[in-house]
Amino acid sequence: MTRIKTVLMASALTSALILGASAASAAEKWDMPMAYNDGNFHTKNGKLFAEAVKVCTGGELTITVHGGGSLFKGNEIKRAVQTGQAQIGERLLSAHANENAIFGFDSVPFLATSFSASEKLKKAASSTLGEIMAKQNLVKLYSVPWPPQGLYFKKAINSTADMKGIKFRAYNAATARLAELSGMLPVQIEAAELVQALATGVADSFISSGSTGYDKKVWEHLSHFYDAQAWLPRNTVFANKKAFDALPKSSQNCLRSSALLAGAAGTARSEQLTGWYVSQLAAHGMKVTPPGSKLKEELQKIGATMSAEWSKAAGAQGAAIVKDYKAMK
Ligand code: PCA
Repeated sequence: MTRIKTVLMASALTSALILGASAASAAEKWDMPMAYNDGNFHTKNGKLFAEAVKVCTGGELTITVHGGGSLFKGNEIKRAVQTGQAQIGERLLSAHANENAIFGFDSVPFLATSFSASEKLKKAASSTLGEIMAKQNLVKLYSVPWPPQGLYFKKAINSTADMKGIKFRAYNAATARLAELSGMLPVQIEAAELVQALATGVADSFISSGSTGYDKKVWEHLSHFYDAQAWLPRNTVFANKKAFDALPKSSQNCLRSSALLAGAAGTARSEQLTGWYVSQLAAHGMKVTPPGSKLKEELQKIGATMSAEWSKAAGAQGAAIVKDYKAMK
């Protein structure tokens, strides 16, 4: 081989390596912390979303899902995405209603108690919520409702009188308020720590879906589930706005279209699984019933109080959401 040929080949090889390297570094890698366990339907759906983004972008954007609070705990995820420590994440936004009451739109008792009502309420809140999030450096991508919320106890409960003094695990301000108004003692605990709290007596009751009851095998600690169907709180997936804006348009479009898909698929899955989760609680020995008439009446009253409190806190924006939602019925 002549010297000139060797040099040419070497330089061709070098530029191929450089090109290869720059093509590889153009591919974005994002981390997606999620709070709920890997087997949970939200987390599974998040992984399908990540897969869809990878396919759609031809590998230009790959998202690694970190389930079960393994990268950031539930209550750290929103902040982590806002500050860019993670580029994308999923959070129960209602747990941040202390920042802005609008984040709690999905946890107003008895405002929207079915999947179709929840979908309408989501649509009514969508643009306001998106604007509030954009001001916090977040891009809202999709949200998926949990199945309807019911009450878990260690004994039969016929009225709020029976709840007095019970330690109650809350997951947001609304659930803590519900506990207070029914005479219980709320303690804020992430789902990842729920089993430990029940096992150690830090909490003896909570409100949640059949999904979380099933995931946490609560029948090992509690015995009664009152299927109150009080509301359907949402997990919301959002990206860091700066990271999103820095992506090529094609990747942004992929994120948006995959988010549409994931929102619809996750919602359908949640609805599909609702009955099955509740049946699993019964199959594992729990007593599953709707709340009795006295309890139901008292819960409705508490709901009315909380609804008035939320309206006051959420002001004109909240009122507009409720008005738009009711007009959709
Ligand atoms: N599960 C979540 C929130 C609502 C639900 O059904 C939890 O208990 O943390």
